[in-house]
Amino acid sequence: MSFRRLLVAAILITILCALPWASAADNADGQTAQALRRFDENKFGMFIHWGLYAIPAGEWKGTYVRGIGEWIMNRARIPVKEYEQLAKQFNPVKFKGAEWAQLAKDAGMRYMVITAKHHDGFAMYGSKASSYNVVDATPYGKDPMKELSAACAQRGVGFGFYYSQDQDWHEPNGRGNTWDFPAERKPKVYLENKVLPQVKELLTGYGTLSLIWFDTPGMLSEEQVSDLRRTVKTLQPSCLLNSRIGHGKGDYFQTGDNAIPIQLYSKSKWEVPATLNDTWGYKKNDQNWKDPADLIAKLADIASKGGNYLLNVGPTAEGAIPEAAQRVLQTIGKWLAVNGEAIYGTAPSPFYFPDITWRCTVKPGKVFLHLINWPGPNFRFEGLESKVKRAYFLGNGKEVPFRQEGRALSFTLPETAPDAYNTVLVVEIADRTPRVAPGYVHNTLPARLDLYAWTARLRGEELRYDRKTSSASNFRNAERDRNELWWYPYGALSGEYNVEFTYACDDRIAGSRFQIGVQKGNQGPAHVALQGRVEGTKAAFVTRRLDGTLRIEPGDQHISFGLPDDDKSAGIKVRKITLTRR
Ligand code: FHN
Repeated sequence: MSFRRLLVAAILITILCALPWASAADNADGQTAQALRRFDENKFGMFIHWGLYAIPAGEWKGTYVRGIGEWIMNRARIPVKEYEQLAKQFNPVKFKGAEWAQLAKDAGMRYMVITAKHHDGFAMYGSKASSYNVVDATPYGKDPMKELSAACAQRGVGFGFYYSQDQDWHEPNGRGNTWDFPAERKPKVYLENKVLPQVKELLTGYGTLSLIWFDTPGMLSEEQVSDLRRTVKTLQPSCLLNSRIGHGKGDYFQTGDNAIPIQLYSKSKWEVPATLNDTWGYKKNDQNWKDPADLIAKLADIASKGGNYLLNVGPTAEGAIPEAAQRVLQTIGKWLAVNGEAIYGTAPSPFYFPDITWRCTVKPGKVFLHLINWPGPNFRFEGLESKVKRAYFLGNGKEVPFRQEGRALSFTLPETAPDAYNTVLVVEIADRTPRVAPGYVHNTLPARLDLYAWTARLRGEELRYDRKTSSASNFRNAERDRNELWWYPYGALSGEYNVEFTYACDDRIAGSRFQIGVQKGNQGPAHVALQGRVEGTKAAFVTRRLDGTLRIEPGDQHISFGLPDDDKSAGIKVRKITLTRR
């Protein structure tokens, strides 16, 4: 090619790159990286599941419907024509965007994600692409998302939309509704007629979006998901996408619902979506609110492992966030107002977690030890090689006496915790980043590791966790719903293990079979299952070795504990399982 032609080509490329669409695409990577940094610093967000399902609130035609509230249409196989009628009753007169945004702010939540459209297909904003929306189909007749997005912007709370891009039970070509639409799907038709136009509306009508939170991928092809991603990034290059967009096209990783990795997860930035009770969408009977102490400890746990916590509220059909939920969030906010330095903008723990006494976050020159289960007056912390200059409580500034001998630090603490939820012990060190002794680093797990019930997802409506005994109980089973403990290794534990099991059981209820299994996916049988019989322990905690080997493969999703057949021993108290590498 002649020099003249080269010059012309170079000028053309420069002009093309300067065009708005070209620059949006070019800038997307840089802006995404910047947005991810902000997202990482924020650590704590509010999830809101709000839709027509808040009207039946877990009950259909007088019958209680098990499971998460926003799935009622699916679980009760409600025909579209019947479910659509709910829209005529939807009139959230109590809704005030400013109050919701202020609650998020007071709770220390730095971003908000709300359902623009859940699997039921109903748009909770004014959509031109589908008349099945809150403005056109309800007596309310207004767009609550305008008010909410503006209220968040005013308070500096990031704002994003949840959008169900794959399941849509209202559409013949959306996924999921087999009771009205048994015929084969045409995903392209659904994508082009509903998803892409609606996503464009969301990106152009509500200011700057921090993220779009897609969910339950499955039907859309890789090419279709790429279209979706391109649509978002062209309109708002800094808008983040979660991994549930599918086909590996997200900007950050979503764990399973209520699923916290058992140790640090550092392959990418991640977020745990979690419920405040046992449902996302409002259910009138669900009063199983999580204890603020537990939630504050979970926030520290997640930050220590490198993640964000996206905690859900399910407002009523009238537009009120349940008072119990508000109280819990205010409590977390008060703790954060004092201890936020140990959460926001921190780096995760460089140490692995031997038990559930402490968690750890880090800032330059500081190690924050979150004492989530009070260790009593003598607390020994091992593995730090950096010289400690000073130690004090973040909450009250009081100095904490300590001795440092080699890799061991011995602290003298009060008998009882100064903070009822999580006392943060600040350890100031001579190094900018802590030096960690070999054998204590997060990625070199010991040969023997305890998986506590506290680190597991409690799966099922009846399961309960007791903080005093650090154990879970009430392993009832109903229909297709099992009450089980699920631990998520996320690639950390591949190998073969002997298993011990620490539990307590009253002799009168002993007898059921139990099973510890390893599963590839959310459903389906375990590929390894160790079984045993629940023996009576006169209600004292004992540790028993199980026969057999537990094999964990890199792609395994979770390790489970449950009673497969009956509920005779439902009251068994499970504290932990211990894995010893073979
Ligand atoms: O099916 C949904 C469910 O209703 C809820 O929205 C959660 C939130 O993470 N996501 C799906 C299940 O994982």
